Amino acid sequence: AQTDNRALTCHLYQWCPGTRRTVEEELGQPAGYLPFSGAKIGSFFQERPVLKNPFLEDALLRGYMRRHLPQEAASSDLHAFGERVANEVDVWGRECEVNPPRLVQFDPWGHRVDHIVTSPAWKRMKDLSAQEGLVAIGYERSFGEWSRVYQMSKLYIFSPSSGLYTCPLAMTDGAAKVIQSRGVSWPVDEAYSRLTTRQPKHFWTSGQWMTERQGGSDVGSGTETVAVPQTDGSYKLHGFKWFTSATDADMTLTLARVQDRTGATTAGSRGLSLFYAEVSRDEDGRLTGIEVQRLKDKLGTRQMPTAELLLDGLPAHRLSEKGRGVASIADMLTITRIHNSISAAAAMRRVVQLARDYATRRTAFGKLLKDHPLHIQTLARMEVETRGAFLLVMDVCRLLGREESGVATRHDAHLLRLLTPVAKLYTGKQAVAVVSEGLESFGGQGYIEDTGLPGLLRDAQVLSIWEGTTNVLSLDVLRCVARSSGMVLQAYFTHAKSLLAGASGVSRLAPAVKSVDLALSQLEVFVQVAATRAPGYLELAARDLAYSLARIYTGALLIDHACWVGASSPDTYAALRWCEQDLCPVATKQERGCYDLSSASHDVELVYDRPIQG
Ligand code: UCC
Repeated sequence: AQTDNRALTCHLYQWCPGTRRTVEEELGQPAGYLPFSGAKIGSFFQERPVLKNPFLEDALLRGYMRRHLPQEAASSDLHAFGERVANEVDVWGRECEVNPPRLVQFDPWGHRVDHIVTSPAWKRMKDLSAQEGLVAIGYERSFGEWSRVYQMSKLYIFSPSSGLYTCPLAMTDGAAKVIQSRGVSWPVDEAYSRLTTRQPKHFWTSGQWMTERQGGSDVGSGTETVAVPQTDGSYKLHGFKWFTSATDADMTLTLARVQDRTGATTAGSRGLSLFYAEVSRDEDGRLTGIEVQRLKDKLGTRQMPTAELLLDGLPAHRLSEKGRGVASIADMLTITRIHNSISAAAAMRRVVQLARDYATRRTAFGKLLKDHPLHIQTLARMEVETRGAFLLVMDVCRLLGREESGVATRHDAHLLRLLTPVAKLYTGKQAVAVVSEGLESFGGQGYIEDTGLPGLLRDAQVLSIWEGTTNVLSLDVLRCVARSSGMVLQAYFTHAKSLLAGASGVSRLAPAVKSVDLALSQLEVFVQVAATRAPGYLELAARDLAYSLARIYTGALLIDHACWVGASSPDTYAALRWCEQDLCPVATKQERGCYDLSSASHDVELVYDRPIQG
């Protein structure tokens, strides 16, 4: 009774001189009782948001699996893994954040050791990743063309609790893919078996050392690392890698320029080759051919060691033909970009799950947050974004699975090439917006470090930066359109229209179908007009074009999913809401003259706040 009274007092404590009795008097407390005095801190404590099984809590994921991969083995594994994530792994993820890696460069006697010391939780993540087959599933292909969807669903459940272990897994998967595409043979046959094993003791992770001091986007001109041929056919690498993620990896793929007999190299992309190197130590414990200069001090992803590395004679093997480095590492970029998109959708899903739970526990203005329509409207908008991102990314995984199991048509291959950068760039941006909104739904607590919530936002911010920024990927979209002579767009239009066709007689979806249909026509007109303009026109339109491709295709996917026989009314509602936005911003902005050459000069004038000369 005493506790109840105090709780009530906390809520009601007030003093209205001359008009009312004090709350203590009302509650029969002794006069002068103060609930926040004498080391008493009051008795109200807000309940925290609770992470429940992320598989069971995700109606869309469960529906998607029932529709496409109804095998009991897959859903029971996802169910069990979801339990493990909520009850065991999430705590490790937090531990990785509060116990970040550190670099020990020297031993007590002054010898260089360059040890990256990681937390026990980070090491447990490695073992767990092998046991759960988080990379292996993609290569075992037990579920045929749906194996990638299954693998990525597990990663989607895992990602926000993984302490960023999804980063080394992305690169590990990417390296396995490159090796598999090029043929599993010496010197990478053992590496391949280690990257794709389920045995924790055997399991290796891989790095992807691409970024140098001159930049990580323009790899062709920014790479200074040279490869010096050895008499046995191997190479030694000398260079400086400026941003190497998950640097505790066991091996890496990297780019370098092969020196000829005179020591000369070829400039630009045409001079780059792809190399495989193992990270090993000599008998004195020194890293062979590597010095770790320092760990990066990053905004987020602090759980994961990212380092600057001096390569000083790192033994390596060339995997690609000379000068085919960029094209050969492209498979890795495809895989890491898909992982990136999965992490983006997963970050959105996680913040929505937590915010939704919190809304059932937090009272403000006399009722729970869940009973405030405006609050629920905000969560519903986040949910629509999350659903769209999920379906877009999963469709890319579906296409990847088809390609890898040999059932992809040319049309599928074109779609995969186009949608990989589109999904990565769009979901990366969505994740930052949705996670930021999500933090706000916890009020000030969303800004408090040890709730674990701010880390979600910090980690989301990287998703639009690494593996190709939004603009670099928008240009990649243009490049793949040009290189395929427009075939990727043809595949896009054909497939989007076929998704809509299934909804033609579904009246409840009619407004959404109409919007996507109209947007597709606008996009077709845009493409025709843009093809007649100077190249600068398309470059200015690139970002809006990529956004249009993402929004329209996602709208079609939401509609398609809402037509499935097992679909729910929220599936329909989500499709309708998604399609209310401007689905084709590139057409809207084209009409306003945003890509005319005069716009470019006005942009300069505005950014630098100075009149155009002459
Ligand atoms: O490394 C980083 C951090 C590591 C952390 C990893 C964790 C990620 C996951 C996390 C999940 C939680 S950050 C480094 C990021 N850097 C990049 O992603 C590079 C961004 N820049 C680009 O993507 C550029 O577009 C470049 C570098 C590819 C452009 O170089 P080039 O040389 O100008 O490229 P080209 O000329 O366009 O293409 C050369 C060849 C062509 O093949 P061929 O010669 O046969 O026609 C292209 O078709 O490469 C092919 N190619 C591609 N193929 C280029 N890009 C692609 C692609 N995306 N897919 C397929």
